[in-house]
Amino acid sequence: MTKKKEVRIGLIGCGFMGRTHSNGYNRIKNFFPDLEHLPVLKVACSRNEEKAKAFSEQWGYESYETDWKAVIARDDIDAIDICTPNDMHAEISIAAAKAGKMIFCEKPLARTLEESEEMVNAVAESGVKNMVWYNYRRLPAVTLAKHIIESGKLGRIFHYRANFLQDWTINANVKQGGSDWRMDAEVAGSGVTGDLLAHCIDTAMWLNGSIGDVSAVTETFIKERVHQVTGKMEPVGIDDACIFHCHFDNGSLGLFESTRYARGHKAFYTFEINGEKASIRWDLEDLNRLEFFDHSDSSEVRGWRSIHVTDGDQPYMDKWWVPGLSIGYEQSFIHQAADFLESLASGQDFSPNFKDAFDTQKVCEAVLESAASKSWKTTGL
Ligand code: SOE
Repeated sequence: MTKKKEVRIGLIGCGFMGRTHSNGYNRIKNFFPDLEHLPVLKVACSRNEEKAKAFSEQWGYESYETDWKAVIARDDIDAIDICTPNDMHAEISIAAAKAGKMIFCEKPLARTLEESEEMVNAVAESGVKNMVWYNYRRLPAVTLAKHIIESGKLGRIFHYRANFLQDWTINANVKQGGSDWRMDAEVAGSGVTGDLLAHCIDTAMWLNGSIGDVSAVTETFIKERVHQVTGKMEPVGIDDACIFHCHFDNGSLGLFESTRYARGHKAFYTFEINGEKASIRWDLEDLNRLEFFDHSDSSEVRGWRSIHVTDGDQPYMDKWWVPGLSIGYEQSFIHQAADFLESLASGQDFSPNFKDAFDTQKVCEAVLESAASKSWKTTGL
């Protein structure tokens, strides 16, 4: 067997995202054995030593650190994986870029456009490879949607509609700050716009091209929550819900909705695209399925087809079990990491990278500005 080239990972942040990425790295050797590069789990880092130690043992890291700067300073690390809350993405990325490390950053790229721009400039200056974990692109059904659109089967596209609905913050006892950092505008930057709509926007621009302008409305339903760190009741600065409509550069109209107040929905991410000749729709709760309506079908059989995307010749599925057997959320991360490693071997650009995520951030910023000013905003794309 030819010896693999190692990509030695230093992972910073041992929470939920740290687990999804670590699981992805661990499974690559089994399911993508032909890759030239293999991730090597070198070090996991958390400020909390007990957590860093337990996490590194559980996921198979060779060592642990409690200071992220120490991870960047190590010369046995090739790539920094940033799984921290959003307020640390910029500082860590810029330091990693200066140290010449590859960077894998959790989404959204940063809290603000300014931070994102500094990050894009830092990787451009140093020339380090980079990617952002907009993982949903890499689910087989979503990738198949991309192939179908590119094949021209939809014809001219008129409408793009997406939702990302959750219900976990309806409870007024959910706090802000600390481990509930997604509820804290200082740390997260925004609420559902950066956390959930950013996913929808990334997928939308990948499938349907750039968004030119937006008109948005946001709402914060619960205006004050206890802050985990201060222990005091404090104003809530994030958007609990956001709805926007927009123009895509290809002339189609977009409609996006996200909320954490849709009782009954935990992670209901959906999109539907309507073209002149055909439509497609997808839903994260049934993620192996892509629905397709083709107007050119004969009228006896015309209707929505339900494609169970599990066949060996459908995207990524040759890597898994046998046709008909489903895969899940975790595979989106495994596929993204594998595709990135593949891009190292082929020399091709990887997407989504910092520049792509900066574009998504531009749309998010325009959405928040539009809601604040109650006016249409251009995205600058
Ligand atoms: C929030 O609940 C969250 O975990 C996001 O932060 C993720 O990006 C999304 O994929 C699922 O929901």
